[in-house]
Amino acid sequence: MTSEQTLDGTELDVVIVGAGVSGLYALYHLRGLGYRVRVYEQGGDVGGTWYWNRYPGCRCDVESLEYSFSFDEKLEQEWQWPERYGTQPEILRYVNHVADRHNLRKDIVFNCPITSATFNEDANQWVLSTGGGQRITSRFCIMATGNLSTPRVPEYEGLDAFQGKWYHTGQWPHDGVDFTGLRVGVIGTGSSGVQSIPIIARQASHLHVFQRTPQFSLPARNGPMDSEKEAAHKVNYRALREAAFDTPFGIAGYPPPTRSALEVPHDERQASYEEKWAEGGSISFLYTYKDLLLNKEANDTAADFVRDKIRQTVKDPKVAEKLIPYDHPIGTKRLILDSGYFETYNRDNVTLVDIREAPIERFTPQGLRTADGNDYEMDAVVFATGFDAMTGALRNIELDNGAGLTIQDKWSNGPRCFMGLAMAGFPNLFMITGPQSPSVKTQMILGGEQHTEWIAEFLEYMRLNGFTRFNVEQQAEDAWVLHNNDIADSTLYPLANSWYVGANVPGKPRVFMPYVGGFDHYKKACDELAQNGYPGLQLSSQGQTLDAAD
Ligand code: NA7
Repeated sequence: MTSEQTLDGTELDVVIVGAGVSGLYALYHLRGLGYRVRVYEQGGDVGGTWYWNRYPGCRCDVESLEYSFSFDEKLEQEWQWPERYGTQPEILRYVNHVADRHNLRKDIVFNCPITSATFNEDANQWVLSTGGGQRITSRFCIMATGNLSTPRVPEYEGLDAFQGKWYHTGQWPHDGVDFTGLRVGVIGTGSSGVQSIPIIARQASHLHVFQRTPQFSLPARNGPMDSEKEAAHKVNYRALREAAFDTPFGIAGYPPPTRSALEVPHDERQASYEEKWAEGGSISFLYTYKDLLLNKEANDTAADFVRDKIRQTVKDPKVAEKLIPYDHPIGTKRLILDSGYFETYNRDNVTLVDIREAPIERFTPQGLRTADGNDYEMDAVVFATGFDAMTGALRNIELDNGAGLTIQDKWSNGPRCFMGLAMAGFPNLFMITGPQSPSVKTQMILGGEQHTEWIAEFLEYMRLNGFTRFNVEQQAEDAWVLHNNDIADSTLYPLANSWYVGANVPGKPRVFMPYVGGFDHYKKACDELAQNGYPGLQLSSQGQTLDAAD
């Protein structure tokens, strides 16, 4: 492997952008194979999503025993998750432990945003610039920049002059925020809003929730870790991890449903939904029947069940009706798990404001004004308004291939990637859990491990065969994008105005971004690619181009 040199004298084979869970594993794994690797991270420490999202109530919606690295079997046994679902502080503690345990920090540069990346054709290397003006060169570049890492604050007139404080859930102050006795507003009712609202409501003197779109949410049924369940899981950890790779969501323990919701009598169906509702968890609920995400009529049976639950929980029928989603099938926006969300609207100090009916017109020095002329005075506002998901982080980098193609041009009509791993026209550049890979539709840590291991195997193949450059064939990328879209179109997902299609960002092209054909099928396709000698990837060395599949 030819190595390249940074200005500070370090020779690199691979530069990784991002020290979230994927970047960390990529560093660990590639370093272990002998590659010279360095990670550049814009945050002050490891953790990515879990470093930035410190808002009250922030918790993973995948159970703790699943949401962890699978590569360290000893740690898997040693680590004790205190609750069924990990809180942000607990997950961050875990990620920090992994970084320390494997001495990863020595190869990570923190507080170092990558602002540009250009491929130098002649030198066959990527040239990256940092916010601090450093220049880094490396033969290969891995973008481990995350799917939900570019927070979005909507542009409101008057926000600059607002005299209170405002926060975004995805950029939360590290020393926390005490809302005790304050008049608070939360804008947005996705996962971040739904998780934080019950906690903020308990502190604030009054909480206004500004809701544009109601969302489906199920009780998480979080609680202390069940020690018997933990012991049983740990005894079987290997088998469960292996089984997880063979499931659509990268999570073991949910046998695929075999029946349609429409072939079951009403009472039996209600009983099944009740059971899943009591159990908690989104996969379990959406896996009640095989066609909940495929057939609108089937989906309606589950959606109506949850709508009734909202009516039963929220005492004021007018408020309940405003909280009930009608505009999208259940599960087509990420199904939220909550702890006491709908109950919060029974509190005297909580008011729901429907900003679909009367949108926010502007901020004022004291708060905000809605289009119906109402003024809301507030001491603090929380933007739980989400992210420029899946493409935002890469588009924020001046990324170009050195031959006139920028990422902004390439993705002007939406992202185009080959298996979410690489892109035509951008040689020697990888993405981990990029668009058109299962990414956010799978257990992200497992997805990152699978991508990293595929990349590592490919690098080894290149090294052993003397190749120094790869490029994705345009045809292969086009075919994958088409496949991705065809699969999405065969489901109900595209019916929702979700961040999966970029609908939350004004002007963003509407393209369904994650691969929803199932992690199991995706992994099989990746494995076959490797077994067949990487068809669709052009490999070359010293100017000589070979098709590895020949
Ligand atoms: P989400 O799920 O994108 O939710 C953002 C919320 O903010 C959602 O209710 C949006 O309404 C609302 N929003 C966005 N822009 C505006 C404006 N301009 N005005 C009013 N309301 C707005 O982000 P989260 O951080 O909650 O969760 C992201 C993911 O993190 C989640 O799916 C999990 O995977 C973890 P909309 O629905 O767009 O009408």
